[in-house]
Amino acid sequence: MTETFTPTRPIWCAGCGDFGVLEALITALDELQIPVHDRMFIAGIGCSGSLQNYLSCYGYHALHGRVLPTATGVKLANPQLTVVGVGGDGDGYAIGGGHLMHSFKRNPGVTYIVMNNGTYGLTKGQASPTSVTGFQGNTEEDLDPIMLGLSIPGSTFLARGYSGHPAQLLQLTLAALRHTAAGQGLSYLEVLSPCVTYNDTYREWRTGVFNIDSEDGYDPGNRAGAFERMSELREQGRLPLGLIYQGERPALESLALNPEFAAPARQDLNDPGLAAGYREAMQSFIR
Ligand SMILES: Cc1ncc(C[n+]2csc(CCOP(=O)(O)OP(=O)(O)O)c2C)c(N)n1
Ligand code: SF4
Ligand SMILES: [Mg+2]
Repeated sequence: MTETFTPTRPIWCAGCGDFGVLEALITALDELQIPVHDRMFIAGIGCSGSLQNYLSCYGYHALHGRVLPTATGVKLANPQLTVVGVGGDGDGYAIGGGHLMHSFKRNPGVTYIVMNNGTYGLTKGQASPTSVTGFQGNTEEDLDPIMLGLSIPGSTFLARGYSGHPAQLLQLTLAALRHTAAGQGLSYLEVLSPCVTYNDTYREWRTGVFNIDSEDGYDPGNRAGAFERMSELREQGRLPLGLIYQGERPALESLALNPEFAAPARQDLNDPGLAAGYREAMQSFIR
C-alpha cells in the first residue's frame, strides 16, 4: 500500500527547523505502527503547512487558519483515523487564533503541532503573534499559547519541543500521539522551529530554552502549579520545553457521537435507508 503515498522532497531552506518536526513525526508514526492509510494530516498555509507532502499519509491543505475546525470535522466523520493538524504560528495563532481556544475547550481527538518560528515565513518575514517586541517594528508583547491553553479548563495535553533538541521532540511527539490515541482528546504540541531565512533564533533559543521535564518536583498533572511555574519562567525570559500539562477528559467524539450509529464516514451506503438520502444529497450538487 505504501506506493500510493509517495512523498515529495521538502522544499524548505537548508537549516529550517521544520525538518526536525518532520523527522520526529516520521519516526513516531512508524514506532507506533500507525498504518499509512489511517494517517490523515490537515495542514495550514505557510512553509510549515507543506509538511504533509513529505511523509506517507493522506493530506489535506486547509484554508489559512482553519486547520483545527477541519481536523475536528474529519475526526467526527471517521474517529478511527489518526488525525494530525500541522501549521505555523501565523496560521494557528493569528488568523486561526479563535479556533485554538475553542479546540482546547472542545477537546477533539486530534494531535495539533504548531511550528512556531515567530514570523510569517512563507510571506517573507512579517511579525506574527509570537514575534518578540521589536521584531520588524512589532510593538506588542508576544503571545504564549501554552499559557492560553493552561487557562482553558478543557485542555488536556500541552507540550513544547524544540527542533534543536530532537531526542526530546521525538518523546513529546510520541506522547502527544499516544494521548489522543488513548481517547483523551486534543494533544497540542508547540515546536520552536527556527526560520533561518527571516528570523534565525537558533542562537537565542539555544540558551533561552528551559527543560521542565528534568525539573525535580514539577508536576504536569497540576494545572495551577504549571501556570505559576510558566509565569515565573516567562518573567525570567526563559522558554519552557517539555510536557507542561496533561489531564484526563474524554475526547469530543466519544461525547458527541451516538454509539448506536456508525460514524458518518463509516456508514454503509448500500443500506437502502441511507441510499435514497445519499442520492438526494449528491443530486443537490448538480445544477
Ligand atoms: C486568507 C489568507 N490570508 C493571508 C494569506 C497569506 N499568507 C500565506 S502564509 C501566511 C502566514 C504564514 O505564517 P505561518 O503560519 O507562521 O507559517 P510559516 O510560513 O512561518 O511556517 C499568510 C499571512 C493567505 N494565504 N490566505
Ligand atoms: S522561509 Fe523560513 S520557515 Fe520557510 S522554509 Fe525557509 S527557513 Fe523554513
Ligand atoms: Mg511562522
